[in-house]
Amino acid sequence: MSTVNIAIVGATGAVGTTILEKLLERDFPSSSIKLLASARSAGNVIEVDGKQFTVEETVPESFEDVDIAFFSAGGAISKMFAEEAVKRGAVVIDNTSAFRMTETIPLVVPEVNADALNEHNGIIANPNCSTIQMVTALEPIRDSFGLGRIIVSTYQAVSGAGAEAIDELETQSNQFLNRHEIEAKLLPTGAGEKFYPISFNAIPQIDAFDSSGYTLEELKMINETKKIFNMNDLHVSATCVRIPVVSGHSESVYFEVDKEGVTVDEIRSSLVNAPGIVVQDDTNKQEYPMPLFSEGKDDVFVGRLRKDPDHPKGFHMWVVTDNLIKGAALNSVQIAEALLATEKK
Ligand code: NAP
Ligand code: 3JN
Repeated sequence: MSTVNIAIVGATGAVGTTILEKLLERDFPSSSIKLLASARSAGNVIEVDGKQFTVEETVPESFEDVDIAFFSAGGAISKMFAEEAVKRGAVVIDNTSAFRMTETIPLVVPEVNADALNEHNGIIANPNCSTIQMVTALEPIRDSFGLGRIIVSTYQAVSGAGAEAIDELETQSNQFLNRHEIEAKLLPTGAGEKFYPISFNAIPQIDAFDSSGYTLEELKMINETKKIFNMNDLHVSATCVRIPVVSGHSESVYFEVDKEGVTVDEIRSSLVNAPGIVVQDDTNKQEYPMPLFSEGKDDVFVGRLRKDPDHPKGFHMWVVTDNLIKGAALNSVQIAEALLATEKK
């Protein structure tokens, strides 16, 4: 596979369009790129960098001669078509939660566990966006000092909930500023019974609630982190909150290291040259990461590093990335790049 035939399922969506942009921007060695979506968008033309692509309806035959298929059209579509694609010889990189916790399916963030790609059965899972940025930032720390506990609170942008949620924030912001009644139609979750305004608000619910009191988004962060780090005993808890930001998820991460006597400077040094990370941490200059300035960027930004006042092994940090880029599309494309590199060896 030196150059490959690619399909993107969900190509008209917030994640799918970003996958296409990243493939083109990174000069991914493709012979063809097929854009797939629902019958509703079949025939639509998408233009990126002066190149035009016509969208096709997703059917099992779409995957004939496809080498790598990126899926980002929701778990139900992945369950319906991923096996079909694999049967026809494709490797599937799945952006949904459909297969993430299946034991035999690798769940990969290349900076953390690229070696998990050595054993796959045709499907590779891309983690949830909030998990990706947290494990990318924690990996260099884990590698140098070990990890015992993580407590994370997220501040998640509306683009994580899809293209329609971006429209909803814009519409509601106009309604609020023009003193019109605010119409809430989508958030916190399309499957719920109640909807709340996201403009000028913060909603402490992302996805449905489980009987434990956690939301599914929080459980994804907890379970996926343990799987990626291959640490079943790691203590992880999460609170996920939607805020009125278009793109860029932010996280306040409390973590405890294993090693005694670790300093903030040592933690910072472990992060400075780590792949995919940019440290922005100078309180004297008011330098710290913010979602507005992460938009459109590939990196995971880390700042506000400090020691917990009471716990001898506890630290806090603030982690920000563009959720559609490293949180979804870029990580998927990096998985594909790592796969090609593995095959060349
Ligand atoms: P979105 O903007 O709402 O886009 C949904 C996409 O799915 C559209 O391209 C849509 O095509 C397509 N689709 C819907 N029904 C389909 C069908 N029956 N057959 C084929 N395609 C169909 O959503 P998004 O934000 O891009 O997210 C899409 C999925 O990606 C999510 O459901 C989630 O599973 C995953 N995701 C993952 C992360 C992550 O954390 N890694 C983040 C966000 C999303 P039409 O235009 O034809 O309707
Ligand atoms: O809300 C966010 O910020 C991230 C959303 C991710 C998402 C949205 C709908 C369905 C997912 C995901 O990737 O976990 C899924 C899903 O596939 O379950």
